[in-house]
This record gives sequence, C-alpha cells and structure tokens, in this order.
Amino acid sequence: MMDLDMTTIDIEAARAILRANDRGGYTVPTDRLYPFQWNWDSAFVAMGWATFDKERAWRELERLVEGQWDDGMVPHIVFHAPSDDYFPGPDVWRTRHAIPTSGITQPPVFATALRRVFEIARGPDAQARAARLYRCALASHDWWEKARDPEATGLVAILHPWESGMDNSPAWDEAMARLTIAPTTPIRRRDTSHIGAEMRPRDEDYRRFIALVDLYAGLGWEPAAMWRASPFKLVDVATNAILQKAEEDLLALAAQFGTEAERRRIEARMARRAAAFARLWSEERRIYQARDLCTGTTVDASTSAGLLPLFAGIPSAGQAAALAAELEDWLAKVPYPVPSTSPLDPRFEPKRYWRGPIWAVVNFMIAEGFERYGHAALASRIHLATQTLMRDGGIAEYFDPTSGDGLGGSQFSWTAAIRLMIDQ
Ligand code: 9WN
Repeated sequence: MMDLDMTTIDIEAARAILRANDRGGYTVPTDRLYPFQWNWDSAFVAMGWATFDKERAWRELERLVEGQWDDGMVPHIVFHAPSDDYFPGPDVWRTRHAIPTSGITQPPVFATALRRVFEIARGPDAQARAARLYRCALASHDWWEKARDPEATGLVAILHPWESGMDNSPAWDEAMARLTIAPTTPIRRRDTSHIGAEMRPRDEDYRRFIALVDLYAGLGWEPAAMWRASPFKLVDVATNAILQKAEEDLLALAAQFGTEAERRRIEARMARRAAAFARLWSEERRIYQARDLCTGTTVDASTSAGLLPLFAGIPSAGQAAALAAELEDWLAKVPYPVPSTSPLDPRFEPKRYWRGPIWAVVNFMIAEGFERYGHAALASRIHLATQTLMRDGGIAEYFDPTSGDGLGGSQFSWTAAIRLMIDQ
C-alpha cells in the first residue's frame, strides 16, 4: 500500500499534467508528440477532469464534438490549431470538415465518459449539456452501425489500424502484410524526432498507414465507398467491446434524454452484438480474437484487446474465469499487468508501443471488467500495479511490463486521468 502523502503528491502531479496539456477547453495527449485533440484520449481525460474540475470535464467533450461529422462520425483527431509537430496533419487527410479533422475514428469511449461526467459533475446546466451530448453520442453509435456494419452482423469493423487505437498490434500484422497499395503522400515522420524509434511503429507500418489514408482520401472519405474498396477490414475485439459498454451507458442516458424508439434501437443493437461476440471467442486460446473480414478468418493473436469484453459484461462466468487464468499465465512471464501482447506470443516486444507495453487506460477497463465478474483480487492487483507503475516510472504514455519503466511520451494526459479515476 502507498502512504497517504505519496498518494496526495501523485494526485497533484496528475492534475498538473491535465492543466499543463490544456489548450483551451481541449487537452492534448502530451506536448509536441501529439499536439491536437484525440478522440478516445479525450473521453478518458474528461473523466479525469470530472474528479476535480466539472466545467473543464464538460468542455472536453463539447470540444471533441466540434469535430463530429454530419453523418455522425467522431473523428480520431480534431486539428483545432495548426502544428508542425505531427505527421500526418490536415493536408494529408484532406477531409472537408469546417474544423480540420482526420477521416477515421477511434474506440467510442465517448458515451461512457458522458455518463460518468454527468453522474459526477452535476451543476445547474448539466441537464442541458448532457441532453445535447446524448444526441451526439447516439448519432455516433448510429454511424458505427450503418457505416461499419453495413451487413448487419452485429459486430463493427475498423478500416485502419489507427481506428483501433492499438496501431501496431500483432493482430493487424497479417492484414497489413497483405496490402499491395503504396502511399502517394511522402512520409515525413515527426514522432521519431520526439521519441526513440525503437519504441514506435516501424517505417514499414507508416508506409501502410499512409497508403490507406491516401486510398480513402481518393474516395472522398465516403463510408460506403471505403467499405467496398478497403483491403483492411478487421473486426477488432476492443472496439466492439468498448462500443458495447458505451451502448450500455448510452441506454442509461436514454432513460432520461432519449425516446422509447431510441431505447429499443440501442437494446436491439446490444442484443445482436452480445450474441455475435460468440464468434470471436477462442476456446483453445482462452481469449477473444479479432476476425479478418477480407479473408473470413480468425486472427490468431492474443492481445490485451481480447480481455476487454469483460468491461462490457459479454463473457459468461466460465469465460471470465478462463480469461483470468489466461492472464495469470501471462503474469507468470512478466511482473507487471497487463502487457498489450501476450508474453507467450513470439511477437511480444516489451518496449514497442502496442506489441507489449502496458497502457493505463487498457488496464483500467480490464480491471473494471474483472471487478464486474467478481474477480476482485485480480482487479485490485491491476489497479494497484497501474498506480505503482506511475509512481515509479512517471505518468508516462506506456510502460515496459518486464521492468516497469515509463516509455514513450512523458506527462501524458490519459495516464494522468486514470490516476485520478483509480483514486475515486
Ligand atoms: C495515431 C494519442 C494517440 C492514441 C493512440 C496511440 C497513438 C497516434 C500516433 O497516440 O496513436 O492516432 O500517432 O501514434 O496509438 O491510441 O489515441 O495518444
């Protein structure tokens, strides 16, 4: 257990990071490396702000939806102010939104954040603000259904690894290796001038990331055309689990802000998705795995995404126990939970981004998931490890599960937000 003074210092440090990364109502993930507003970062960050500055929590969500498209998509980046520190910028994305944005999305944590902010940050105008943001969240979930599950399978697909938020996960290796398209945009990486290249995706990954951006920009970012043309169509476990949790939170908000027809629509989607998740379960691997819609095959990679259905209450009690046992096997190999790729997988790399390192936001969702299933000891072990990692390794972007070292960007906003949320 940490002593009280240490805890107070940690909390002050976490709050100071959010204040320092505030750019006027929105929070950058960290200075220089990520100089804009990112979608799922901001959702977590809003929940962090809600623990000590209610007004700022609301503003974070409101500023994110300034970037929402007419069709309901909430983009993965909103470029509120220009910066040369990041590639690819708005000139590469070539979208036509009034405020420049990227043309793809990210895991939809928004409705979960909205519910939490509404519960914590009550105030005179909370009702009206929540009612407006409920409409934005609903439009975004409707977009997911229409644009990313046009065949009504119950599960949505991502069309770019950046949409998963777990950009270079081994789960995307095979699909990315199959890509035959080349980028037309010259690659001018900025990330490796801020962070050691050994901790970032490889140049080959960037060529493929940008090749997909160029392909979709050429299609005017039109969802149906993208769906038809995409050579990368993956049913990501994390995105679907996070969407299912967000639907649960949206449904709770709909009791107050929605219509009967909207509640029925959300419930129907949830029932379809819950049933469809059975297709992602691997009895042999004891984990959920992605599906590649281009090949119709399961992706045999065990990653932390595979544990996230716990967060949405999807597994049976038996499957939850199997997931706990699987995680215990990983933790026999590395001392810190939860590595983003199984340490038993030959593709595990403890320092390279989503191929091994620990991310505090993922830990938070997995711990909440185990808590939901009554695996309280495992849940608190994960929460405590997240706190320890931050205390010893700094409030970093991610952490090495073998050494506990803080890696990537420092003074990182969503890591700070999780520090504040764990303490609640
Ligand atoms: C691309 C901001 C974002 C996170 C993602 C993380 C990383 C961007 C990048 O940083 O992605 O979106 O340039 O590497 O993978 O999850 O939202 O923190």
